[in-house]
Amino acid sequence: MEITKSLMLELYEKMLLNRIVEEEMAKLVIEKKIFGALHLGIGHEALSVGATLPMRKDDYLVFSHRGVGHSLTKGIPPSQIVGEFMGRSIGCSKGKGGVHLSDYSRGVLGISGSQGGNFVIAAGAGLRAKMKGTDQVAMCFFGEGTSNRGPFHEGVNMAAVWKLPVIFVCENDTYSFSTHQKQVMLIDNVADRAASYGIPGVVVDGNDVLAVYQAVNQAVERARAGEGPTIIEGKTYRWCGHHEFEDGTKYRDKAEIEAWKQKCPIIRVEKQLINYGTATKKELKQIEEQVKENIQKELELANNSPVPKPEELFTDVYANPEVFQRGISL
Ligand SMILES: Cc1ncc(C[n+]2csc(CCOP(=O)(O)OP(=O)(O)O)c2C)c(N)n1
Repeated sequence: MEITKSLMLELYEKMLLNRIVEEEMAKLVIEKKIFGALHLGIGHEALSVGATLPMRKDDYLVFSHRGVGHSLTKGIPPSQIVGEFMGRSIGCSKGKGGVHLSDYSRGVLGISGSQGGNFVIAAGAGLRAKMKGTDQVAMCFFGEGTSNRGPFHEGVNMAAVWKLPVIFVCENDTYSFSTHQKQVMLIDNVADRAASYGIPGVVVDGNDVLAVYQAVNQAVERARAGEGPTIIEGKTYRWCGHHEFEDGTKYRDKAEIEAWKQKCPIIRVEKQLINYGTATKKELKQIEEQVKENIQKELELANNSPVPKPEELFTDVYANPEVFQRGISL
C-alpha cells in the first residue's frame, strides 16, 4: 500500500479535528452546556482516525463509549456531534441520543450502553452484509476491559466461524475506568486471543497512525474478499479521565500520564511529515488554522440550535411510537 503525501495530510488533519473538537467539548462540560456522560479519547487519535479512515461511507461503524473521533472521521459534521451531546435539535440523533449518537446514513450504528454489546452488534452487521451479498464491512471498536466479557467470545467466534466481514479493533489504553489490565488479565495482548478463534491477531503501536492505518487497511481487504475477521490491537493511552467528571489521577501516576503525553500521536505525524520533507511547518500551520476556523463555525451552529420541542419526545425513539403510546394509555 502506497503512503502518499495526501494520505498523510488527511490523517494529520483528521487527528487535529478529533483532538480540537474533544478539547472544546471538555470546555463545554465546564460551562455546563454538555451535562451528560462524555468519554473523551484524547490520546487515542491514531486509532480513532487511523482505523476509521480505511472505511467506506456504507461500511458499518460500531464504537465503544469513546466514539467522537470515529464519528468525525466517518463524516458526521462536528456541529451534529457536539450538538448531540448538548441535547440540541441539530444533533445527529436530534438531541435525544447524547452519548448514544448514531447516523445510519453514514453507517454509524453507535454504541451499546451495555459494555460488550458492540461485539455481537458488529457481528450482526457483518452477517447482514454477507447475506445481502454486499462487500460492506463492519468495524467494531472496543476497550481491553470489555474484551473480558462474554459477548466478546460470542461475537468474535460467530464472525470467525461464518467468515463475517468484521474488523475488531481494540483500543488498549491499559485501564478500564480505574482498573489496570494486570488486575483482570493474565495475558498482555488481547490480540493473542485471536488464535483461539482461528483468525489473525495483530498488535500495533496504537500511537502510530500509519501502522494502524496499514494494519486496518489489510484487515478490511481481507474482510471484503470474504476471508473473515481480524482482531487488531493498538496500544495507546487516554490522557484524560474515564469520563469528564473525573481526571484519571486517583488511580494513575501523574508521571505515567506525562510519559504518554510525550508520545503524542499528532506530534509524531507532524515530525514524520517535516523530517521526511513531505510538508513544511507553514503548510501544517495552515491546516491547523483551517481546522480551528471550521470548528468555531460548527460550534456556533451547535450553540445556536434549539433543544427539541416537548412534542418531539416520542418521535425517532421507538420504531412504532403509536404502539408505545397506546401501551402507556392502557
Ligand atoms: C456491562 C457493563 N458493565 C459496566 C459498565 C460501566 N462501564 C462503562 S465503560 C467501562 C470501562 C470499560 O473499559 P474498556 O473496555 O477498557 O474501555 P475504555 O473505557 O478504557 O476505553 C465500564 C466499567 C457498562 N456500561 N456495562
